Amino acid sequence: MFYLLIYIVFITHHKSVSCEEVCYKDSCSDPDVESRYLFYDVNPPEGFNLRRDVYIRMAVLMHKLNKSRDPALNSFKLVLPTWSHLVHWSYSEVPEFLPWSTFFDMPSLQKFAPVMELHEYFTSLKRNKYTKLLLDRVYILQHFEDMFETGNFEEKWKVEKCQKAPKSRYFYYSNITSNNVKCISFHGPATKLSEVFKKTNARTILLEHTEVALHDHFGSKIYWEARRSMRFNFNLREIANQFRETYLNSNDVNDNTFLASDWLNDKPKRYALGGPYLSVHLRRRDFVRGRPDDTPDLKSVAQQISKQLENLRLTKLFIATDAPDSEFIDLKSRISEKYEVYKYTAPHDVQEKFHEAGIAIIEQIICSYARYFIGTAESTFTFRIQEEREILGFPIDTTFNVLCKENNCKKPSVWQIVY
Ligand SMILES: Nc1nc2c(ncn2[C@@H]2O[C@H](COP(=O)(O)OP(=O)(O)OP(=O)(O)O)[C@@H](O)[C@H]2O)c(=O)[nH]1
Ligand SMILES: *[C@@H]1O[C@H](CO)[C@@H](O)[C@H](O)[C@H]1NC(C)=O
Ligand SMILES: *[C@@H]1O[C@H](CO)[C@@H](O)[C@H](O)[C@H]1NC(C)=O
Repeated sequence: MFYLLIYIVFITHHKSVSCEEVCYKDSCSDPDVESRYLFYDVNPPEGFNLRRDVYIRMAVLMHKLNKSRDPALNSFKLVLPTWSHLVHWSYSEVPEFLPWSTFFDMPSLQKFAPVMELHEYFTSLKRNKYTKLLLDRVYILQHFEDMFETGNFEEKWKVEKCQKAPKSRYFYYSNITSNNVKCISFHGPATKLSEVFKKTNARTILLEHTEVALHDHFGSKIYWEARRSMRFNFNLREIANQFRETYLNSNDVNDNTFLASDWLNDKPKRYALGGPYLSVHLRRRDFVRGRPDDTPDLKSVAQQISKQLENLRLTKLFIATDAPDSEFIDLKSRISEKYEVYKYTAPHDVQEKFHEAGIAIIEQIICSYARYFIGTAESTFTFRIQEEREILGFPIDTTFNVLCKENNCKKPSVWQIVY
């Protein structure tokens, strides 16, 4: 009996030693030895709504890996990067590390793909008293240098020289490092990354510049499942609903905008009516400077809005915008006083808790429930509202509309929901 015990101890000990050889020191004694962890990050200047799009690419990858029969692939969990240092966020307090649950409903995300928060990963390590996270492997994705010149867009990847010097800290944390950083020139869908994961035993992998990897099939059934799983945090939805009820005479009963409590039970529909208001997403700031050929001036915006209010016989208008107050006041003064113009102003506690991204989400939700929506061409902020309206089941012509620059009225792409 005693011998047997020693024997077992020896075997388990031996196992952990051999593990060290392949998967490096830190993660070997990780509590969940069966799992592999995929961390990812996105090009720092990218905004909140593009990051949501990159998440979908990763979630689809994880969803497919989870179904794989290969134990080296189906044991992956995706560790979500905290929200911090977003370029569009103007507040300059101590940088915050906001978890995904601030903005999204984690159980909903987890019904589509095995994902977890970074702080949950940290907690699991802390049981072993780690103070530093040494990642087994960092892969920095980059485009093939000659791809655009040669026009060769075949799907491929290759470990190559780094085009830019690698960083030494990740996610702005000083306690996440790695001794093993490689650059991969990559062209193809995110699921092609599984080929990379097959070639390594690394258990903790960080991908940088994940936006380089593309969608598998943008707009497919699986894309929309991932998208539907991105339900917003309950509190944000409640704040938006309150606003609809109080100012816009809008609620799900009157508007025909009920969703199943679980997104898996969502059904195809086209009968959403929406609240009795017109909603507009007016993207200004860098769009005014960066896209002068597509961005109408405020006089033209006011004309387009007024015309649509008249067509629709609506009296209420909700505007979501990143415009400075002075521009908003200017715009409002150009709209007839017979219309009620609303904008969401966050009280201090909402601002403290949900920050700029949360306030923007509240505005996005309010836009989503309107009888008719007009967005800004080529803004990912607008795309996310259009998707939300597809999920809610609005008729297509109430959703895919954008503000036009005179004589340059491009029709937006229509990406219809698929079940
Ligand atoms: N509150 C509020 N903020 C907005 C609005 N439009 C843009 N913003 C802010 O501007 C940021 C940039 O827009 P995002 O759409 O997230 O950035 P992006 O992913 O680069 O997308 P676009 O630049 O819009 O294509 C958002 O994250 C918001 O902080 C709006 O209507 N309301
Ligand atoms: C991943 O696979 C496991 C085992 O098959 C399953 O129990 C789990 O529900 C899956 N997770 C997701 C989010 O699909
Ligand atoms: C790394 O630092 C962050 C922020 O200070 C902390 O929350 C986290 O627990 C640390 N991680 C580890 C593994 O100690």
